[in-house]
Formats: sequence, C-alpha cells, structure tokens
Amino acid sequence: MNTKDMDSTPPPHAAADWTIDQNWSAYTSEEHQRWTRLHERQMQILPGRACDAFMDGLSILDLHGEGIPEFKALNEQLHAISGWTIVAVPGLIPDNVFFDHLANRRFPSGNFIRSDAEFDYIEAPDVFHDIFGHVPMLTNQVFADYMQAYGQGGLRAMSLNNLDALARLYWYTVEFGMIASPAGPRIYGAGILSSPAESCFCLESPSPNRLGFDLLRVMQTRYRIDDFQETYFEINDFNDLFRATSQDFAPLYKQLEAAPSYAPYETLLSDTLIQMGDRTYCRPER
Ligand code: HBI
Ligand code: FE
Repeated sequence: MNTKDMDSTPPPHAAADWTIDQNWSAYTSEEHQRWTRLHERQMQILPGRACDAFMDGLSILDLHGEGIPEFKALNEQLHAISGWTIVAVPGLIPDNVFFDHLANRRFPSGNFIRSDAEFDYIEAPDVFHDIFGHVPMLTNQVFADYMQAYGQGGLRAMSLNNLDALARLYWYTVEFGMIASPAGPRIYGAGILSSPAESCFCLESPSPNRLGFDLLRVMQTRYRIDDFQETYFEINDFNDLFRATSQDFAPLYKQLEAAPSYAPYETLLSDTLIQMGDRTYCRPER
C-alpha cells in the first residue's frame, strides 16, 4: 500500500477529512449477500484460530451475517463500549488524514464491498475487511487505546520523517498480528481475519517464521503486500502493544537511522524463534 504520494485533495463527494456518507440504502441485494457469504465463510474458519478478544467483539457487536451493517447502528454500540466511531471513506486515504482519524478514535472504513471476482483477495480495504476485520478488536479497551496511540504516534512520525517504521508496526500488529494464548497462538490482525486462506496459513503452514514481538525488530522488517506474510510477530498480551507505543519514538528513530532493514523472510540470532519457517511456500515478489 503506498499512500505516501497520494493526492491530498479529497474527491468532490467527500468532506475535507475525506469522510463520506455510507449511503447504506444504496447497497444492492447482491452486495448484501456477498457480505453474508464472506461472513459465513469466516465463521467456519475463525473459532479456535482468532483470539478471544476478536470473537468476543464479534458477538458483543452482533456483527451478524445478515448483510452489510449500517454504520449508524454499529456506532451506537461501539461508541458506548470504547468511545470509537466508524466513519465512511471512499478507500485509501492519505497517511496524515488516516492518523488524525485514529488519534481521535475514529476508524475510517471503506464503504464499498469487493466484487465477486475479488472474493478472495483485494488490494484496497473494503467494508468487509474494515468492519469485520478491524472493528471487533476496537471493543477491547487496551487494543482500542493502542490504536489511538498509534494515530498520535503517526502524526509525530510524519513530522520526524519516519513513516516507514511506523507503517511496518501497523502492518505486523494491526493487520497481521498474532498473540499467544494458553491454547496456542491466535490471530488478532485484521488482514488475516478477513482472509480465509491466510487464517489457516499463518497457523498451520510450516513456511512462515513466527517470532516473538520486538518493537525495533518489527520496525526494521520490510513486508509483502502481494502475498501471504513470510514472518508473523507474536505478542504475549495486548499490553505489549500499548507499552510499545507509549514510549517516546524519537530516540527509537535515532537508533533506526543507523540500523539495517530486514527482508520479510529473514531470521536473526537475536530473534525469539517460535517457529523457524521452512520457506516451502515463499514465492518471488510480483
Ligand atoms: N487508509 N482507508 C485507509 N485504510 C488504511 O488502513 C490506511 C489508509 N491510509 C494510510 C494507511 N493505511 C497507512 O499508511 C498506515 O497504515 C501506515
Ligand atoms: Fe486494514
């Protein structure tokens, strides 16, 4: 995802902060049914794979399978639980606008739904990825605070010119994060939770590395946007994340200036190895 060179002017139908009306009544019945099919498929896969916080969030919010949720109704529930609201946006939005929404506990969600041709894979975040994948986690207080702190950190990182490091942190936690549990590793990253294939791959394939979470290491690790991840980082609990973002990033960025970046598949002697990937799946970057 490259939003760095994005035009910073919103499209004509959007407000200055890039928000639009969800226009819920405009969804067709095919679109509602597509949500239902995506939802059903994930519900068969996620029990025993997704973390408890996500499964709890799904049921608290009543994110049922009956069509694309109306943000207005969802917001009444979500705001009462964690002070977050969902705002509709046309798709990817510029980094500064995205961070500013998060810093104010507003989660930007695409309002469109993928086409049937893109049923398994889409590049731009659609309403299924954004709502089904991200929003249940926003009912968890610690995670909800982390997301806000991340937005605040993003605004600071922009002024320090260190967006790459922060984008990697988002990628390996909010999008592709895993968490330890007494019953084994579980998923909390929305990029995995909205993908049936990766939900199985990240837990069952011998190919990817699974490493203990380390903030600097994560910020040094490049990632793939075109295929399954080659490395997943596992936290012990959500406080790990909040702690990571509650420190001053300026000295970290100073350290990073002199530090190398790592390829998505690399492992280091200093890593906490949970699974050393055998790389049987790795494909060349497209
Ligand atoms: N916009 N709608 C949307 N969703 C994102 O996840 C998103 C974005 N703009 C910028 C962005 N993400 C990234 O630059 C950050 O994750 C770092
Ligand atoms: Fe996402």
